[in-house]
Amino acid sequence: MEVVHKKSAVSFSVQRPGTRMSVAEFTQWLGSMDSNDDGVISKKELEKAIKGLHLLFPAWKTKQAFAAVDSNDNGLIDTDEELKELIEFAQTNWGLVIYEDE
Ligand SMILES: [Ca+2]
Repeated sequence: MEVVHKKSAVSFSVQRPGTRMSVAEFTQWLGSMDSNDDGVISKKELEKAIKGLHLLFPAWKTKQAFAAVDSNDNGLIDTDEELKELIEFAQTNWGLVIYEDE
């Protein structure tokens, strides 16, 4: 799977509480939290992203997520595999609905 880092004009509101999004929207959501724009997601950036969705316990969720998906243990979501794991983790543990783009 490709990580989408393109700054497209697609509008995507992180405010909606429905937390239903496509894989593209999810990666875009994460990308929008990539504050230093280095193409990887740090713990701090993920925590900010979770706060943006108004989910409870963002610090704890971030810790759990990294423990589960950061397989090379470098404190960053920096591979496609880790991103894929994060998507699955978010669905299983955070109640997000992330569907494949057609
Ligand atoms: Ca990593």
